[in-house]
Amino acid sequence: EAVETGTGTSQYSGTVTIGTTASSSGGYDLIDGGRGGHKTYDLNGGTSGTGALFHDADDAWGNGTVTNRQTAAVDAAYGAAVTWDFYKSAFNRNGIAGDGRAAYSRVHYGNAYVNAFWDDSCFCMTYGDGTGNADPLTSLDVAGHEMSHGLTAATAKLNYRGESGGLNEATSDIFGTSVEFFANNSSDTGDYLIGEKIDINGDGTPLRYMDKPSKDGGSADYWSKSVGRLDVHYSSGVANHFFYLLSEGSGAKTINGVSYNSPTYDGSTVTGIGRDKAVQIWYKALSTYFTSTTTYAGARTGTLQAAAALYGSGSAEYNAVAAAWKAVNVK
Ligand code: ASN
Ligand code: ZN
Ligand code: CA
Repeated sequence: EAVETGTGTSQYSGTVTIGTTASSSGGYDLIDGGRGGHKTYDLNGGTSGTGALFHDADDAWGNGTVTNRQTAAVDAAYGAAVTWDFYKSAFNRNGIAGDGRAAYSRVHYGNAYVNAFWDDSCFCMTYGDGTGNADPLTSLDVAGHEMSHGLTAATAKLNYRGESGGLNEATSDIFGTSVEFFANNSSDTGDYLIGEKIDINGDGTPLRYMDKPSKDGGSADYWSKSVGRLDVHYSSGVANHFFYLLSEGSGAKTINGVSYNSPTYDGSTVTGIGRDKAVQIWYKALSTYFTSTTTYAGARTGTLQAAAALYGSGSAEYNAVAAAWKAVNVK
C-alpha cells in the first residue's frame, strides 16, 4: 500500500499529478496517502453511499474527456490536493479541520445534476456532472469552495442564513479563488471569477464575479440593511467585493488576461494590499474572531482586529481593510 504519484489527464486543469496508493491486490487506488488518505469515489449516478473507490491498472488516470469516468475524478482529486496544500502553505493548517483528518470526494452524483456540495456530516464533498452530464462541477475553484465549507464549519461555524450565511459563502469563494491562484496551473489560471470553467450558464459566463458581484444579475455589490434577506450566494457579494478591493484595489485592472473594473459605493479609491495579505487577514478573522452569528458589521470589526494583530493597528494593511469595508458600505 505504498504512496504513489499517478498521472491524471483532467477536464479543466490539463495534465496533473495526483496522489494514489498501490493496492495489495494489484493496480492503484485513488487514495491520496500524502494528504491524510483522501479518497475519491464514483457514485455512477447514485445519490447516496460512496459508490466505488476509483481504481486503475497503470496509474494513468482519465483522458481529459467527460466520457471517460476517471476524468472527473482526476479534477476532484487534484482540487482536493491543491486545497490541502494551500491550507498548509498559506495557513500552516493541517487539513480542513486542522487535525490531518482526510475528507473524501464523490463524483458522478445523480443525473445531469448542476451543483456540488460539502456535507459536514460525512466530512465529504460531492459533484454533479452538470447540464447534459457534460460539465462536471469539479473545477479547481469549485473544489476549493466546497472544501472550504468544511474549514468554516471547523472554525467560525458561520450560520448558513442571513448575513452570517453570506459571510460563509464568501469565505468559500475567497479561499476557492485563493486555491486557484495558488495552483498556478496554466490550464486554469487564477482569476476573481467563480466557476468560469464549468459553463454553468451555458453561454460561457461564470457563476460569480468578485470585482463587481452584481454582474451575475443577483448578487449585492454593497451592504444594505436588507442584504441578509438575500440567498446566501447573493449576500456573499458584499464580502467578495470587499476581498477583491482589499487585494487589488478599485478601478480597472487586468490580471492573467481577465479584465476587472471594481466600483466603490461612495466613489472612493481603494489601494489594494495584494491577495496574499488579504487572505491572511480573512483567515485570521475567520479562525479567531468570527462566530456563528457574525454579521457584516462584525466582519468589519473582526478583520480590523486581524489586520491589527498581523500588521499593526494603523498599518497600511489595517487602513486598507477600513477603506475596503467603507467602499462596500460597511461601517
Ligand atoms: N454549491 C453550493 C454551495 O456550496 C451548494 C449549496 O447551496 N450549499 O454553496
Ligand atoms: Zn458554497
Ligand atoms: Ca475562478
